[in-house]
Amino acid sequence: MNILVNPAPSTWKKELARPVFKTKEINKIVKPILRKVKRNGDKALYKFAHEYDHVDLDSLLVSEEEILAASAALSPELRQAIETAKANIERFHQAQASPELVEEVMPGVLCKRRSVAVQRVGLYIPGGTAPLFSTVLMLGVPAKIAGCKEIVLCTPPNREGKVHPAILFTAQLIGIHKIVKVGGAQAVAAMTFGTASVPQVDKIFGPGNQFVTAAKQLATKYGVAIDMPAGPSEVLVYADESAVPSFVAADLLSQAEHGVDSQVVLVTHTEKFAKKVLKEINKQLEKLSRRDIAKKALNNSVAVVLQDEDEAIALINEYAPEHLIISVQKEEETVDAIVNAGSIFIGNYTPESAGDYASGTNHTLPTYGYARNYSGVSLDSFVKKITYQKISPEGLKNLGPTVEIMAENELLDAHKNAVTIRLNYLKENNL
Ligand code: HSO
Ligand code: ZN
Repeated sequence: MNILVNPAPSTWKKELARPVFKTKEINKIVKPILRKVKRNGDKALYKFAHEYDHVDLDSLLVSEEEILAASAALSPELRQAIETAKANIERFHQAQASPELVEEVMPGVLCKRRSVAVQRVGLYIPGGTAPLFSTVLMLGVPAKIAGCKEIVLCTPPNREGKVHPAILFTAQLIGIHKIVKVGGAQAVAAMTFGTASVPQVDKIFGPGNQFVTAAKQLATKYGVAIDMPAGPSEVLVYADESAVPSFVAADLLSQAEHGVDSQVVLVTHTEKFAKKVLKEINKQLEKLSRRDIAKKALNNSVAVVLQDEDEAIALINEYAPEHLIISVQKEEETVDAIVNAGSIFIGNYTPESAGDYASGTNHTLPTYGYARNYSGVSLDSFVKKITYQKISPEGLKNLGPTVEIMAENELLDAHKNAVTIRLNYLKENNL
């Protein structure tokens, strides 16, 4: 991790560039996978399990017995922790429910808006090097609160054909019963087209590797929605001398351990502080089981020294981090000045890990600079908002002339006539 001292604003983009995706090459692999799943359904999924997960499955679906056995495989402490996290996530997401909105905008013109659940959702939970059962909570809890009718969870099996018990326990706790042993781009394909075992869904959620991400993007061409464009996890820590270097180092490492392509950024005011943090990183790094991954991620990472506070804020807003930790003396005004970030963690005692697991906010967040134009997953992600209107005869008399003149000037006669015909009817019948 290099230290950059007072880089000119014109160089920020280049200095803080995220690792690039080889989209073209990846699509070359992903497109045939989509095609094969579309054509051959479950048969293709069994074949891909053999090829990519190195297992010959008897059934793609996780059985009742497997789900029941999962609970016993976990320690009581872990079960309790998952329940506590679930309660907090439920509480914060339930609070996001927007009540039905009714407004009489003119006498007799009633407008309404109501949230209605996306009916069929697919949740993708990666397997790979870490079993992300916390993501089951982050996606499953809001899906349930929203009232989604069908929830399917896809996750890759291990070499024994099994799914990690913590994933199964968490799914069962939320009330998700359809769990399919399928990973990668083939899982996204299955949820896009539907197979005998995997129902077709309206929207696909969840993180994944570059293949999953590419497949999700391609799925949108077939009428499926996705939560957001995803990239590797990242954190930016903005810390001044009031922060504790060992805390800052721990936070940076917590994201660096996610994957070799993760990126972590430190923004601070003095080189002295940056050096203290780097020293701490080296100390803590050696004790981590995933140090090799973290080390590689640190190669994509940088510490930026900017003496000027306004410049520091400008850099953060330009970078638009997925996670932003703010640990500075002028806490409130700094927080208020941030306009581009997925989720913000404030003060010395708010590690990002809290939000990753259990504080209640969602950890599915926009990466790769998409925090400029996307929100993280929330209850909103699982609903559509339908608008309604009902106009009374009095309402049409009030509103009609406005519509008529506008339609006339857009040269859309039929639009105008839909109003005129009714107004004439009301007049002829003395209504
Ligand atoms: N930081 C990740 C989420 C996660 N962390 C899951 C641990 N488990 C992306 O926001
Ligand atoms: Zn994390």
